[in-house]
Amino acid sequence: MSASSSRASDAALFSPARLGDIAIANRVVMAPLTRNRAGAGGVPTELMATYYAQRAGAGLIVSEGTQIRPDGQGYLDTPGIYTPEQVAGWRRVTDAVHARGGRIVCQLWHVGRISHFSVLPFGTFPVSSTARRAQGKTFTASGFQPVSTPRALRTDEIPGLVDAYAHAARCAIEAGFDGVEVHGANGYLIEQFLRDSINDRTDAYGGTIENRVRFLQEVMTAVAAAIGAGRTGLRLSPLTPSNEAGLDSDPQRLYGHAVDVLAPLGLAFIHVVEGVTGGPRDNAPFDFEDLRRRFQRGQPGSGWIVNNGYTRPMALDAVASGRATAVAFGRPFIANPDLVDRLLEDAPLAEPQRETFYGGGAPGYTDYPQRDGSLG
Ligand code: 8OZ
Repeated sequence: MSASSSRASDAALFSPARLGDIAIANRVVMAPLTRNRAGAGGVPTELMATYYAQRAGAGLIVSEGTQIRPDGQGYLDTPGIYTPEQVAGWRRVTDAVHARGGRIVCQLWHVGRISHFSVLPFGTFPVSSTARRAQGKTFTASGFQPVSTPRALRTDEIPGLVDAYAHAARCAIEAGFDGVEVHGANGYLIEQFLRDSINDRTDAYGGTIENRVRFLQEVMTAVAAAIGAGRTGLRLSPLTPSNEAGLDSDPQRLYGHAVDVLAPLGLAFIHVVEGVTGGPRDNAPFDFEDLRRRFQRGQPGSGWIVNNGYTRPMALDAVASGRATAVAFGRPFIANPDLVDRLLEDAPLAEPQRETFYGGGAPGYTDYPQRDGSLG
């Protein structure tokens, strides 16, 4: 062991903890990573079970974004969690992870307007808070394509959408997941409601901060009621402009209010992306500590997971200082299935190949070796 990893305070990153009702063996979380390798009908494959099992040393795995219903899909070959076949496919994944002592939650995803007709059931439009199209692109069978124009959800359609999140959460528990993480980040449906840079509604789900947070609040309340708040987490990215989300005019007040209304639910965790997802950590001023204190006030069992560009020293410090319950790593987990052991030993990290991030088979997916050269 190196001198730095033998400091007593450094042991915190590798010590057990709880995120609500979910007991984790260490504080290193595998962040959700879209890999576009699901089978027909959004059914997880045996290869996906191998990939996740190889990474079961993480204290917690957050699955790749997984659509909650057909119109929640935005990209080719992403998995779903709403049909019996998808539940059976995920069961292979969760069994394989649990057999190695790991924990895994399902990331519940609805892309909203970041979608393309070709990945949706025939005749289905993408839905959003708005009818305005984003300028971005999505990944389809014919490569990257501009996203399709969405249809603004009618107010009377929103309860059905909230129910779809609860249904997907029940399916996730049936599939053997330890809980769920609602995807409230990166410009997808929930952010399309949260931000005044996108949401142009005039009903009870648009306008004031209270109104724009309402959809998120209803989703989290319904999911927590369906499977238990202690198994329900949420991912937020207050400063990420991706997928043409722009930035809200007052992110501190918007996300402060969101956390204030969610804290009393006693959720398992909030997983927060600091800065731009996968990019700079300092694109705009923001007091993340204020958010954490507000979320954990009176709810010491609720975990706070931080993410985005963490190095080993940053992660050691975040947990040792109490600023985070756990630290999530995304890209490092692609090429380092045994990332926790490498962090523990301060061993060198392998670099992932970008060309195999999205789609394909085993190459660049299940063939990154462990430290000893084995495939785990
Ligand atoms: C990369 C490619 C496609 C989707 C996200 C689910 O940004 C994603 C995603 C990432 O949250």
